[in-house]
Amino acid sequence: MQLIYAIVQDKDVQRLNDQLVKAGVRATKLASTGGFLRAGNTTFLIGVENDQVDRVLELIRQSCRAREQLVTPLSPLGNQVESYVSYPVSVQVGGATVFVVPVDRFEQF
Ligand code: 2BA
Repeated sequence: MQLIYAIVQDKDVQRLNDQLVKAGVRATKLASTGGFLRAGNTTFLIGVENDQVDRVLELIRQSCRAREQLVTPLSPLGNQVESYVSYPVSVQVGGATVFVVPVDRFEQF
């Protein structure tokens, strides 16, 4: 068994959730926050048998889009320099960031 962690943008959550339910794949959604943009995203925990991993990865690939997002860098000196002027820069976020991790043991009580 494998545990798939998929970090997805909130805009893609509904589509991916619908696809997983339709395919009979069980998942848990956690509200999460990106360390860089400090914006909300969603982390899916998906436990599947080994032979289902590629199928689930394909559903994630189909459901999640890459998007450009503007971010305003913070002053390297924090609030100490009030005259610091920063300009928004564009970063590409997503599709999805995915980790596939082997599960040593799975129990449901
Ligand atoms: P964030 O950390 O908010 O990152 C949003 C996007 O900002 C990233 O998109 C990437 O394009 C850019 N970015 C992140 N760190 C950067 C840095 N140090 N310098 C320049 N640009 C940077 P994605 O790579 O698609 O990541 C989307 C979200 O997935 C991330 O949100 C984070 O929540 C998660 N993530 C990505 N890589 C991860 C990793 N290795 N471990 C854990 N979570 C990760």
